Amino acid sequence: MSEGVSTVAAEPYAFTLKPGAVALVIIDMQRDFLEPGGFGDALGNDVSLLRAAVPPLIDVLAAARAAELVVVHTREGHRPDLSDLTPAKHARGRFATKIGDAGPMGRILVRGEPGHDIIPELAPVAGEPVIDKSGKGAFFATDLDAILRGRGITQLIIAGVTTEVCVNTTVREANDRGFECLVLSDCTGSYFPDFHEAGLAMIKAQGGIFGWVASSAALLPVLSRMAGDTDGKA
Ligand code: C5J
Repeated sequence: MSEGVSTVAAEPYAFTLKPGAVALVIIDMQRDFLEPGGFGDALGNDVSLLRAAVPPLIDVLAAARAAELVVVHTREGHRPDLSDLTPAKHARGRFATKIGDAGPMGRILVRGEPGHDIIPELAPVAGEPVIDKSGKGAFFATDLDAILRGRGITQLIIAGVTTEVCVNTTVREANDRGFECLVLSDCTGSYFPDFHEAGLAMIKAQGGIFGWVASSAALLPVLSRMAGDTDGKA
């Protein structure tokens, strides 16, 4: 595929996808963040604000699978014995309901509990790596870097929640590791609309100091052309 047809309109300038070297990384689209009674709710947030990212992300995930991109999912959560939960994270916020406490979707932010699951609309399929992380960044204390490099990935399309926390932290980690990051503005979300906008602005400022920002509408036609090329090869 030539450069022109694989170029996505983005800010601060166009982003050219390199077929075979692009992965879609979906950050923490878990019930714990998107549904009432989970971690996001326990922190006092209106979890309905994250729902807007779901429909466009469903379309991007389908298009990425059709184009045979590597698709990686992440989940934030902790071991049932909480041995990977730092005292600092456990104590933070002084909320009544803490990580590990019982909630309507099981223990809050604990692996294996219903709330820890990725929402059904975006559930991983066989062959898609799922990265369990205890921190905000998807590279911290995980094998994500090895998984991406082992597949020859140099570019990441990043979506998920929340824009200013786990998305931003992961983009910064990825950028320092030499990955080029294209963040999807409408497939990310925050409990704080201002932080969403600021989080995206910080990524693309200063000539794209951490990466690029584009809409799913700009990406989808490019993925669909890539899928067409894939069909042609089959
Ligand atoms: C947060 C996340 N916000 N996935 N986690 O605590 O952004």
